[in-house]
Amino acid sequence: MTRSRAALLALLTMVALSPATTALADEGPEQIVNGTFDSGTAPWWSTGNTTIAIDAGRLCADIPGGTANPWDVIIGQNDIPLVAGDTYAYRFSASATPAKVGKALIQLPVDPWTQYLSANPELSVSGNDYSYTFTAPVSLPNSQVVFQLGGSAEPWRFCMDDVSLKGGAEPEVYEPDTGPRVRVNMVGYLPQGPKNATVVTTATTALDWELKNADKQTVAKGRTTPRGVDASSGQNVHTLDFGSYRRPGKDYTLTADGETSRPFDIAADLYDQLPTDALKFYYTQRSGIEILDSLRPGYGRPAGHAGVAPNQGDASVPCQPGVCDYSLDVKGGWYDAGDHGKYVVNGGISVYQLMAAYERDKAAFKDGQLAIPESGNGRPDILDEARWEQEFLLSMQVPEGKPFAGMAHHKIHDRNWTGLPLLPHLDPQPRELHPTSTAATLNLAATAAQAARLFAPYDPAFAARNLRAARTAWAAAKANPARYADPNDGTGGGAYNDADVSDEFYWAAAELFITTGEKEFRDFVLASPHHTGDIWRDRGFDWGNTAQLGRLDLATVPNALPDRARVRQSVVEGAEKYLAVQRAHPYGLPYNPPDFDWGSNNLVLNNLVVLATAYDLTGHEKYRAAVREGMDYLLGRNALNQSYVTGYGEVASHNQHSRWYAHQLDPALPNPPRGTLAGGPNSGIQDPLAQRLLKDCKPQFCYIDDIESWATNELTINWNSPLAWVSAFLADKSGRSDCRVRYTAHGSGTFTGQIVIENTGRQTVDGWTLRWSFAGGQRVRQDWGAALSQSGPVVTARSTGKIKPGRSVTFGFVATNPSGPNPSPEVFHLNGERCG
Ligand code: 9MR
Repeated sequence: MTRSRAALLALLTMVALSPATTALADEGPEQIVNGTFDSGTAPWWSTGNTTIAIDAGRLCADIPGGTANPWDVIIGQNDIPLVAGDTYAYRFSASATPAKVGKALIQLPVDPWTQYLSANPELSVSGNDYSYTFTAPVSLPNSQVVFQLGGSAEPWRFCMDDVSLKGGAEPEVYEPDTGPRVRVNMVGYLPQGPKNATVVTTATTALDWELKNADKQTVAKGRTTPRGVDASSGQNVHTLDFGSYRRPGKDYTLTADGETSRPFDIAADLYDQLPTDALKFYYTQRSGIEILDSLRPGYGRPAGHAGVAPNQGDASVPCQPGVCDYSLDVKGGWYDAGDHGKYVVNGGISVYQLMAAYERDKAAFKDGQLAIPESGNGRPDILDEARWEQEFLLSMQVPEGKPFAGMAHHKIHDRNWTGLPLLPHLDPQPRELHPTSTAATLNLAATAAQAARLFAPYDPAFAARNLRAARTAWAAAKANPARYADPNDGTGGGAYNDADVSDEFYWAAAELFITTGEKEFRDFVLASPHHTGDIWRDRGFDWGNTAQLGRLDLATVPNALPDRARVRQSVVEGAEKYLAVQRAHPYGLPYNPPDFDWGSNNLVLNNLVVLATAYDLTGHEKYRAAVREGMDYLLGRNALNQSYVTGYGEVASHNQHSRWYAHQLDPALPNPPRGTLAGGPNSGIQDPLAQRLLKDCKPQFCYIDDIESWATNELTINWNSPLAWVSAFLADKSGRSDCRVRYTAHGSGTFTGQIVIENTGRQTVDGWTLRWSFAGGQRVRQDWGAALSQSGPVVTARSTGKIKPGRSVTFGFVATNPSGPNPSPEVFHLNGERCG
């Protein structure tokens, strides 16, 4: 120990540090040997790439630059005994020149290196004192105290002193700062509502509430509704409904029980930017292409895994040893999450949801919307972004002539896990293809079939290539129906295992049927147990539960399924289920299992997708209101009083687990971009940080906005995709239309059609045109009741007649249908406005 340090320490103990660092009377004996370095460096050790030496009473080392992972340079001490259940105080002082974030661990000395304490001290040139407490979950005679100091491009100097570990400390209690007890959507509310808030209180009878505008004038008042103790948070809560107040404005607040909420807006354009931000996230997740700083200021970086050293590149990736004898060019695609892996099953649902958002409302997505390299090419940017991933999925298909030809490899990723931070182009790990799986193959079949129909107007060759790949994948999956990803194949990347692929079969068949109308796929859909079963699980759909994707598309995308009406009704039944969960929940959550899942925020959003689809199918306002209320939870009306979308709301997640948006570990790197969803509360708390701080958490509290919490705070492509879908729905202002159309057809080769237009609005329609598209190549031959003309698939019916409010007109035609299905048109525009 240095003299000055000893003097400083004496001073600090006199003035008393924060509670965690205060010496306690019953603190146990020192466990670290020679933590003051008074007797040289022993028994401290270091990795061979650095040398430890005493410098002015401290232990110092020159840390080499150019290593990839924190554990590439280590200084440590072995054989530290720990006693299960004992709480330890761990203290040291350290400095870095230049300043760096280091990693201080107390861990198991052998694989799997279980961490009992993991901290990221921000080391400065002048030096600081650090202190932490943790409770040992196990007893062992030989834990390891280590400082992981690798991962820096530049060399730097590290010094430390006064390393101490003592038992008998007070257990650390983590108290999240949850701010005011009145919980609102911090972004705001739409003028038309609904507008609900939740108050955390000990009161059991109704309380007064007041809504104040930015000038602190009370503009509305009411009484709360006591809701008892909420299981998801353990809190006694009330709800309040201020939906009758509709005036747009900024910085409203709600006051109840002596607490005032964070400010929020009431605005019609509340969600206008969110779909764009949620979608822009995909560009900075791209692999194999330079991210241009001009397009994403602050996020520019060289192309990842493009084959430039130290990257080994994705242009010619071999299989894991013994898995295959070829290499594939699997450049491109999106990195799945905070790691550098690329996985077909989470890529599949992500690209599906982007294409589904587009298919729901093609007019809402424009060329130039996302500021990506393809902007300006005449195609909607959302399709260009989806194509970036779809091309990668196609490249994962086993080539003809090879074993398992037509199947898709489950994933490609690093041979070993890497540390944080690590920009994609600096990853030196070998990349490997993992075995094929039926699930991945069916993801490819489904998304390729979907891409075939959506890209047809823009790039027929790409559409045709997708359809061929989809058919090949389907046949290969049928021939290999039970090749499951190995649950233990989780080194260097996630396992994404799933031993039930009947749902993936159903989804793929549904997409192939919608695109081709062919009998094989129709028969498969009709025979699948997922076609009629109750697939609306409480926990929502996700990468491992995909039957819902097929059912939603069969309900919403025109097709000639014989039981289509029942399919549409089944979505409404699913929505009713989620509506009931939401109504019973005092935080308005349409998701409420007793324990929250990994990525719960994404499951909340996927349940909102079902509610939104029910609105699209029925026009019933209650479903749209439910989607809006569900979003309130994600943007602040929750037990933690925080928004889970970066950049949205006064207090929002911004330290999501990522190797390149790793600002928390390296101030030179950015935070995740605006519009990034955090995975959210996860009762499983699988990472050491969450285990240390969130033990015994109630579901809503199982979350921490820290980059180390990979189980509660990661970001992924398959979590931002429902955010994009739902926010596009929320931003959609088309609302209820003023007309309704009923279409009926009789006959097959030559058929007659009849259309009834009902004026559901308040104005008389004086002269009209009705436009629709025939998806099956049908041609109008004769008409009655209106004059019909056809150009390609688009039919226009014209009349000079009037339709009074509440009245209908009927007209009809004779048409020919070339072959196979005779899909009914579903989208009609009356005088340019969409009919419901
Ligand atoms: O999102 C995945 C979640 O559903 C699983 O329960 C979890 C454990 O297998 O894995 C999650 O996916 C992670 C993947 O394994 C590795 N990359 C990051 C993913 C998100 O945390």
